[in-house]
Amino acid sequence: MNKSCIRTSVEDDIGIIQLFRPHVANALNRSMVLEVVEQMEAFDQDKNVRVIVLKGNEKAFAAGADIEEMLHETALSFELQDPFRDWDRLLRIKKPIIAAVEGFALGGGFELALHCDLIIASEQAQFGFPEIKLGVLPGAGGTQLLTRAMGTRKALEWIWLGEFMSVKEAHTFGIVNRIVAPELVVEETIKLAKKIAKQAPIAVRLIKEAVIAAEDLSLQDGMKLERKNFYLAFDSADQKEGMRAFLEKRTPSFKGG
Ligand code: CO8
Repeated sequence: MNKSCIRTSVEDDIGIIQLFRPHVANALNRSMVLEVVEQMEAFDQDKNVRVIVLKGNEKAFAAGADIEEMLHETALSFELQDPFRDWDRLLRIKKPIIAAVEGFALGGGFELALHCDLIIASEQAQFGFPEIKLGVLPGAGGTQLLTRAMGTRKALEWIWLGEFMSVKEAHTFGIVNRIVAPELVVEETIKLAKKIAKQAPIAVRLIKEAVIAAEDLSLQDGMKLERKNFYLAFDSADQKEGMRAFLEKRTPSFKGG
């Protein structure tokens, strides 16, 4: 399906969203972010989708927020628009989201990739927060998400200098899950998405909630949440199917219930 700034499709349980503003290296304007969020929410509710893939194009995943659109913003205009309300909705998506990053993932584009659960990137991908060169700073979570990934000193260095980070560096810090040849990025991402889509969907969802919460919770509260989710999994038909299939020495068929 075509909207104004994204392209979408569903193939074998995978919902695919392509950022589509190629004339501006997929710079993120307000409409594009809203379209992405609305589509993610639609896929989150769609029984035919188990995993979401977000991709750009060969040149760019996304080269940041649209600088032309931002030029005349003021503190008050931002306050009244509240653009980050849309970004906050991304944090509530329950299904796995995998970013396929080719080319540039900069500024808001890097932040969008960091909002995804996994990142598969091309050998030629480049990441960075060049906002400092525009006289500003990351605004969609970059200072927080990069610092969680690499620690204070490294994050300060990258964000102060605004230089581009190679995919190897991003991989070293656990930002990128896998590095693949440029022509294989989308194919490998879909392959990984299909592997996750074959797992029990309720367990996949409960795992996402527990693992992400581990960053914010005390160990004790995290253990409590894990235990609650562990119990919940036993209310699913997939738990019975998975355990029966093991005992009957056959491959389980998970239905997502
Ligand atoms: N915004 C608007 N237009 C852009 C952007 C952008 N972020 N990035 C590229 N473009 C446009 C270029 O102006 C150019 O347009 P035209 O053909 O009309 O001249 C076209 O895309 C292609 O770009 P280039 O000719 O520059 O291509 P190059 O291969 O030479 O360079 C780069 C590609 C390296 C990606 C380069 O374009 C670049 O440095 N872009 C800007 C990167 C940047 O500074 N990003 C950070 C933006 S600020 C931000 O993201 C803050 C996030 C806050 C959260 C969101 C809040 C709403």
